[in-house]
Amino acid sequence: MSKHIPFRLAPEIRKRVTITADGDLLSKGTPNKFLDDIKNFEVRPTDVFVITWPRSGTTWTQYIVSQIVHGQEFTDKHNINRINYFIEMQISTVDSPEADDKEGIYKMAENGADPRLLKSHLQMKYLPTQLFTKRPKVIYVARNPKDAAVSYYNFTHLNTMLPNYGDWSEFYEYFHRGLIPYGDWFEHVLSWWGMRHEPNVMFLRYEDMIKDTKQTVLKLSNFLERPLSKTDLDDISRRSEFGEMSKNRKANNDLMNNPIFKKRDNANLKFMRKGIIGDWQNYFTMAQNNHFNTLFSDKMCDTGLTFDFVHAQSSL
Ligand code: PPS
Repeated sequence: MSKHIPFRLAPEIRKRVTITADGDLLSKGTPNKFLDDIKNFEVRPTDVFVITWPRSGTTWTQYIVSQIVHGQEFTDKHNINRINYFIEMQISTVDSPEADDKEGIYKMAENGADPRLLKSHLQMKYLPTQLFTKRPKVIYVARNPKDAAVSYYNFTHLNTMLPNYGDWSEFYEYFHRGLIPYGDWFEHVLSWWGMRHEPNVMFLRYEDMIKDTKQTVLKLSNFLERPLSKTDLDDISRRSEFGEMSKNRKANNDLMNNPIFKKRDNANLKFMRKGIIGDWQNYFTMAQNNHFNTLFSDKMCDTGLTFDFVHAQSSL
């Protein structure tokens, strides 16, 4: 843990995370013993990866990609977590457990039919090395870090594989130091921003997806080389809007019998919570906001990557 000292993890948090040999934090659902297998995971050129820092629109993107690749009839029949392999997570975390549910989902993916759809939140250094030689399609989605952090904080109340943080301020102290599972937002996002010109990589921003979902669906279908009819483009865009997707038992984790989303008995906790830009304003104190703005400017100023922190039409 040397690289993160002097700020220390509280003992009850330390117990509820995986700490890698490098001192990085992962969800408890990814034990260290998976990491070598994941590094050596055999990637196929036909694979499609959706990679994100958590709570950045992963499931939304997966749902759009699944409909483009497999068609709406298929996605109506099959659970999103079954169509997409969350490679680093234990099998026990998806509904209907397998025989050996302590194995990683990457094991299930090994036998998956082409084209495989795969999800990961891992930092770049933990991803399969063949990702950079076999050159499958990689879609990276980034969300403004304030909203991603607020969504993540709320998610820790729901997800049994994540620690309990006392309150938002406690979470913020860990978040801005990169001391939460999957690590530092800046490092994560900038590692893929640096890859954005690779022809097999598409870099998306959550806020652009919100502002123009249809354009996002179109961009994804072009990137995936799967042209859509006008009707399919309209249908996929409509079905992927927050309101429609929230009602869908195959796409919304809140409506599934998913064993990891049962941490606290509180019906108000949701996987699909608000789906908006700017909710951070209900959480960040003025001091936290000033502090984070300085950090953001320092880390992002030379990168050319910007984010919308409020929705143009929002009343927030
Ligand atoms: S996870 O658990 O890390 O994979 O979560 P992830 O899927 O990346 O992100 C969850 C947040 O995405 C929001 N979401 C959506 N926003 C807009 N439109 C659609 N269709 C949609 N689907 C999911 C979801 O509500 C989470 O954000 P918050 O801010 O918590 O609502």
